[in-house]
Amino acid sequence: MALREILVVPDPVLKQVSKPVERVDDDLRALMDDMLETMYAAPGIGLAAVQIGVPHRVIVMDLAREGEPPAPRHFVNPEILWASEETAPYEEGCLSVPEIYDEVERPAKVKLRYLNYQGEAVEEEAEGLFAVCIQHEMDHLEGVLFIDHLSRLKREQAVKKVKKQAKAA
Ligand code: K1U
Ligand code: ZN
Repeated sequence: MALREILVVPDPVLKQVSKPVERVDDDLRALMDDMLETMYAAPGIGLAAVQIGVPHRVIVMDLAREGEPPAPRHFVNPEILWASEETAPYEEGCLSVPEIYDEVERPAKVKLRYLNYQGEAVEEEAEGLFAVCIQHEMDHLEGVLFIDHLSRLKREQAVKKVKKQAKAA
């Protein structure tokens, strides 16, 4: 396993639309292992492959709370089959937009289809933080960041702040 560098705004790779994965094999599982290691080290609760410069439709996540055993999850070629009309706000963050948090409103529940670590097809409903996180990560697969859901002013301020942090580091 290896730690990978997480790309930050305004890296143009983050705006790419990720390509579908053709098969879940050992190479893909090695990528997902690296993604989880990188996500845990950040630390974060989710990560899309494009955030480490690999524009393929792959997401990892772990929503276990502090004190709970790790619960790593893998989503390959995820699709949203249904989204509720009801929406819910959540104060989101993103490892590619460090130290910026803002409220985004998204469907409160979604039904998903994806391939798991073994390449098996799974259908599942998500609500709460799982629904927020999977929608945030699936936005990454389309080249969309949570700040794209904010006003232009807030988005520009966020990118300016991240650029300033990078210069100071
Ligand atoms: O960059 C990412 O896509 C990961 C992002 C996921 C996310 C967080 C909140 C709402 C939607 C999606 C993060 O993990 S940001 C860091 C974070 O939320 C966190 C870090 C440590 C402990 C708990 C949360
Ligand atoms: Zn993100």
